[in-house]
Amino acid sequence: MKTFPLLALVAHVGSVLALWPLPRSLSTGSSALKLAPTFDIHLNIAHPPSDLEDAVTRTKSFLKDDKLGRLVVGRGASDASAVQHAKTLRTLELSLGHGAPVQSITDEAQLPIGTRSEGYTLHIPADGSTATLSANSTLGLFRGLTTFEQLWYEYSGQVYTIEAPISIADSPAYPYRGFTLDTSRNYFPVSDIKRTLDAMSWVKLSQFHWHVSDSQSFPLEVPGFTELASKGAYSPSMVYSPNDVQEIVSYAGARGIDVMVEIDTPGHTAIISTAYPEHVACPEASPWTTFANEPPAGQLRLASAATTNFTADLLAAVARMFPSSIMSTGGDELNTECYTQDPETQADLKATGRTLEQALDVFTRTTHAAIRAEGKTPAVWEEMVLEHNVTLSNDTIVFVWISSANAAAVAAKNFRLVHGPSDYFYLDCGAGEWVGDDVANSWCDPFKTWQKSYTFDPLANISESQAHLVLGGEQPLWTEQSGPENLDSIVWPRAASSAEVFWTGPGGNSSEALPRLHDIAFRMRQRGVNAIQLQPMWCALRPG
Ligand code: CP6
Repeated sequence: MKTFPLLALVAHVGSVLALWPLPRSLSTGSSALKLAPTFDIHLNIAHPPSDLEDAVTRTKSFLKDDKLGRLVVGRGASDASAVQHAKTLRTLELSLGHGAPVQSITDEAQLPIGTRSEGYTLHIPADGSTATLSANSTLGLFRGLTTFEQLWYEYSGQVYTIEAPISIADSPAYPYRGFTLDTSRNYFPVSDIKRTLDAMSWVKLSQFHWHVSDSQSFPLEVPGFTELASKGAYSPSMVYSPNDVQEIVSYAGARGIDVMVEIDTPGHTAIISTAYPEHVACPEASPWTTFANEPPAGQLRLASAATTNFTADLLAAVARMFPSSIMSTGGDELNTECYTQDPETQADLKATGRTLEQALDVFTRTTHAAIRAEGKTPAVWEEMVLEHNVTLSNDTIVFVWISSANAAAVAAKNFRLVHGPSDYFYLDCGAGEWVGDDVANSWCDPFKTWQKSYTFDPLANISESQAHLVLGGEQPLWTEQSGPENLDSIVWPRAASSAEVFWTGPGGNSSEALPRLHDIAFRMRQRGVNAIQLQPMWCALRPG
C-alpha cells in the first residue's frame, strides 16, 4: 500500500483516482473493488437530519448515473479482468464521533466562518467488508460523501475502483472557499443559481457570495423596501422574492454552503434612484467616466443623515432574509467626484462640519451597527481598509480584489481576509471592453486560465504570525458580459481550480491535476452542469 500525504508526492506516484479537490491525506492500494448491485449507505445515527438523508440519496444516484469510464476500448482494457474477479462492496456506514451533536448540514454550514467542522475519515477495505465514513459533524459526513462519489468508475454497468484499499483523512486548509455571482448586471433565474450551488458542492466550496445588487439593477425584493425591485429590476420576472431567497439559502445549506449576501454601498447604487431619488447623488451624471467606473453614475448620499438611516434600515431588512453570520456592505470603487459635484452632499458636509472621509466613517459605522444588531459580522471590499479612513471593528472580514499584492497590507492591519484577486481569479477577465472604445482591453486581461488560478499561494508575502488571518478565497463572476447562456461554461470547471487551492492547499502541479480536473468536469456534465472541455478526448483515454 502506498501512502502519499503530500500533493507533490501524488504527482509522482500517480494515483489515478478522479478526486477533486485532492484529500489532504490519501493512501491507496492496487486491488479492484466493485459496488454490489444492492450497495447501500447506512446511517449509524439515531435521528439523522433530513438534509443528510437527502444527501445520501443523491450520492446513491450519482453512483448509479455518473458513468465516468476509465476503461476505453482500445486502451487499458486491463481493468476488465481485474474487475471481474474483484471483491464486492455492499455497505458504506456513516457515523458521527462520540458526543458530536446531531445537527443538520444546513445548521453546520451556517456557523460562523472558522467554527465549522468539515473534516472526515473514510476507509474502504479491499476485501469487500463494510466501508466506513466518520466525522464529528453532519457537514463533515457530507464532505466525505462528496469524496466517496468521486472514487468510482463505470464500465459496462459495473461501478468499480482499482485502488482499494483506500484510506482518507481529510479536512480543508481554509474554511472560506467561495464563488461570487453578480446578479445585477445580468439576471440569473433561481434554477441557474441552484445548479451553480450543486456544482460548488461537488468541489467542496463552502461560501456563496451573492453580489445581488449594483448600479444597473436591483433584483432583490426586500420587505419594507419593495419599490427597489419593482422599480429597479430589469423586469417583474427578474426579481428574487423572499421565497426565492429562502429556497436558495436552504438549497445551499443542504449542500454545505453558506450564502453571504452583499448590498454594495455607498457606491454601485445608482439604481436606487429609481425608487428613492432623494438618496442618490449624481444620478446618470455625464460623462459617466468622471463619476463612476461603469455607467450609470449615482451613489448613495453618504453625508446625509436621512440617507444613512435609510441605508441602515435597508441593510437590516436584507440581513433578516439571510441566516448567515456574515454580510457584505461592499465599499468598493467609491467615486469622490460624484460628491464634489453634488450640492446636497456639499451642504450636508458643511452643516455637519465633516470632511467626506469623516462622513464615510459615520455612514459605515452606522450601517455596520445596523447589521451587527441583526447578528451579522460585516464584510467589506479592500478599499475600505486600504484607501479610506474608516473605523471598522477588528472582526470585519476584508475581500481583496484589486491585486494579490494587496493582501499583505490588509493582513498588516490585522484584519481577517478573503483572497479574490483579479490577477488570479477573475472569471470574466479577457472578455474585452464592454463599453467605451476598444483601444485597450480590460485591465484584467489576459483571460485567467485554471492553471493560473491554480498557482495562487494564499500565504504569499504574509508572515507566519498573520497566517491565521487568511480565511480562504473566492472566484468571482462579474456579469457585464455573462448571463444564463454562458454561466456554466465560463465558471466550470475553472472555479474548481481555487476550490482545490483552498481545500488541499497550494503547491499543486497542474499537469498532475489536469486528468483529475477533466474527470470532475465530466461528472459535472453528467450531472447537468455544462462544464467546458479542457483537452481533446484523446488525451483522456488513459492507459490502464
Ligand atoms: N463591480 C463591482 C465590478 C467590479 C467590482 N465591483 C469589477 C472591477 C474590475 C474588474 C471586474 C469587476 N464590475 N461592484 C470590483 C470588486 Cl476587472
